[in-house]
Amino acid sequence: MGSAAATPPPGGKPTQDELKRAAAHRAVELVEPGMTLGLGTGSTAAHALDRLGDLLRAGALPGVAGVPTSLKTEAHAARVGIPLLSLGGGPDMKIHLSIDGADEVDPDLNLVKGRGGSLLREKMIEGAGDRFVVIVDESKLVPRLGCTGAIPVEVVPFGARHTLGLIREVFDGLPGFHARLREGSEDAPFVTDNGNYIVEMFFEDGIRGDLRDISDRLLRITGVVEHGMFLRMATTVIVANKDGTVAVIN
Ligand code: ABF
Repeated sequence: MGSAAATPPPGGKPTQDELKRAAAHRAVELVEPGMTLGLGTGSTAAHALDRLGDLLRAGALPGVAGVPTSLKTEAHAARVGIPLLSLGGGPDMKIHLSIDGADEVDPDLNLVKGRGGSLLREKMIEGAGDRFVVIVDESKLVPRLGCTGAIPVEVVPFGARHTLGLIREVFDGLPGFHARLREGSEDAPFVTDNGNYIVEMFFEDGIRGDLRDISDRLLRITGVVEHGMFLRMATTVIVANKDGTVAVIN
C-alpha cells in the first residue's frame, strides 16, 4: 500500500495537517487483514480512520475491526465503515495493534496524551494491545514532557477540588508547578466520556523530575483515576518531518 508522504504543495512546505496525514498513512501500512485495532483519538488519528475506511471499502483489509478510544472516534469509525468491537468484548478478544496520536513525545518515547480528554480509554486500550504505534508530526517532539502544555489527570467528580488540593500539596515543590480543573462550557468543569473531570498539571519549561516517581505519587492520591503520561508504552513512533521524510522509530 503506498503511503501518502508529506508531499508539499508546489514550491511550499507541507502543512501540519499534511504531515499528520503522512504519519497516519504510514501507520496504516502496518495493518494486516484480520487485525483488531485500537483506534485513537485526535486529528492525526482521524487521518488513520479515514485511510482505514478507504481500504476497507476497497476490500483491502478483510476482517479488520477496531476498539475506539473515545465516543468521537466511535462515531467517526462507524461513519467510515470500520466494524466496532468493545474492550473485553469476547473471551478470546485481543488487540493486535493500536494507532494513536500524542501531544508530546520525549527522547525516550515517553508520551503526553489526553489533552483531548480521552486518556483513560486510550491508556486502557493501548496498554492492552500487542503493539502501540504513535503517529505525530515533528512539532510534537519535546526535550522533556510538559514543555508545550498540561499533563492531564482524570479525577472522579466527587470531591474534585479536594483532589486538586491534594495534587497541589504533593507536587508544590516541583519547579514552575501549578494545577487547575479544566473548564468546560458554561463555567462547568470539562467532563470526559467516562463522566470524570480533568485536572491539568503545568510545569514551567517541562517536568524536571523522575517521571515514574511522579506517576506513582499521582496514582496514590485517592480520587485520581489515571494520568496522561504514557511511560515507555509506545512500541513504535512514526514522525512526519517538515522536509517530507517520515521516520519510523522503534
Ligand atoms: C489523542 O491525540 C490524545 O491523546 C492527544 O491529546 C491527541 C493529539 O491530538 P492531535 O493528533 O489532534 O494533535 O490521542
